[in-house]
Amino acid sequence: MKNLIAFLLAFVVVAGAGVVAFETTQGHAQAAPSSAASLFPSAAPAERHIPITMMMVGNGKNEMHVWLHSTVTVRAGDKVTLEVRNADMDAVHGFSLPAFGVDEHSIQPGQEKTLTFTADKPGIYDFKCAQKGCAEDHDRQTGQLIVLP
Ligand SMILES: [Cu+2]
Repeated sequence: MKNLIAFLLAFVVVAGAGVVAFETTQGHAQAAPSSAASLFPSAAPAERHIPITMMMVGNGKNEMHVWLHSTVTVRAGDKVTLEVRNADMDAVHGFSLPAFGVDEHSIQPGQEKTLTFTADKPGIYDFKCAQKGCAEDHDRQTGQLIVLP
């Protein structure tokens, strides 16, 4: 019986929170946000440590190299530390994020480099491998940094 009461209490609390969240969303929608800034609540700038790993997947003709994760999201003003690791044991890769002056040409197999910058401008920015000739798919070793306003 105690368990039943506890379950019902928990249900009421969760359902109530759901109603509040729904009403908040409705109210926000009625405000007709006209810019991305109003869609995402602002937050104080933070220090973010984000691991990104270069992976080789598949084999033979199906071999390809990918960044994991290939999409990274931060907020404007964040101090970002990328921990870029090369998990491809067959080749040297690099990491370049030109919009923020990040350019590391050589990350040896198994090595990790720490790259720091401040995400001081909202937008969507490409990053890529900076070691030309690392593999046939070098030009497709790309990803995106999303800086929310
Ligand atoms: Cu590469």
